[in-house]
Amino acid sequence: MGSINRSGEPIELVATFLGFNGVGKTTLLYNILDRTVPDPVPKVLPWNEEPGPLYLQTQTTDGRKVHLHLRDTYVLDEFDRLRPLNFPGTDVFVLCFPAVDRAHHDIFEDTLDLFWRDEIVRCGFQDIPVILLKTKVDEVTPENIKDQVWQEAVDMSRHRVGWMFSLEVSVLNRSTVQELISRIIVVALKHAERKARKSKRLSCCLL
Ligand SMILES: Nc1nc2c(ncn2[C@@H]2O[C@H](COP(=O)(O)OP(=O)(O)OP(=O)(O)O)[C@@H](O)[C@H]2O)c(=O)[nH]1
Ligand SMILES: [Mg+2]
Repeated sequence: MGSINRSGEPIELVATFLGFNGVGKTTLLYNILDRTVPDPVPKVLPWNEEPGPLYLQTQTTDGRKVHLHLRDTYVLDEFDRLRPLNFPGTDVFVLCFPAVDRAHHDIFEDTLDLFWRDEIVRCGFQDIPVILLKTKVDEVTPENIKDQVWQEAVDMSRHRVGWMFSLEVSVLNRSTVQELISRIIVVALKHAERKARKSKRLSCCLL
């Protein structure tokens, strides 16, 4: 995907959402698409079902039309080998983790690096930008302070691995969702433009 053209046709961009079970990926994708909070939440947004990928129709700050295609994934042992089949065509990965995480709080960096970084690199997608996304920030309270993922840990991981940004979101706060959409488009667009320049150079060389 990541198709760029100057003819007034929409620019097609793909954001693939990653993260462990229950971090809020599917809820967030529904929220981005139609601003609802589904109840109950389906396991996965049906991006690969007919009539095709789901996308948000929007525009860049300079007025170019964008179709932002959203791909949901999930973690289940028997699907671990299948998940990367969703990766081709991705312009940006959005790697989600919850703001309050009792299970992974102490091993936050390891789970990001050893699991997700490893999967992205092993499958050959290390050139795709990654946005680290802290989800469910509305759940942060003074009482659960020991289970919160610290921004310092996020930044250390981000710098070490070279991941681009970290953002925070809650589906209960529309402005955080809107900020996320804008950031995804900026990052994905840069990647798609880079890719388009590269393939133009390649076709010039071949000629
Ligand atoms: N408080 C709060 N709850 C949220 C938010 N986003 C999602 N949730 C809740 O978190 C739970 C898990 O959300 P899902 O969207 O199913 O998470 P997922 O990452 O798709 O999970 P899997 O499909 O199992 O991988 C649900 O009960 C949601 O209602 C949020 O921003 N704030
Ligand atoms: Mg889901």
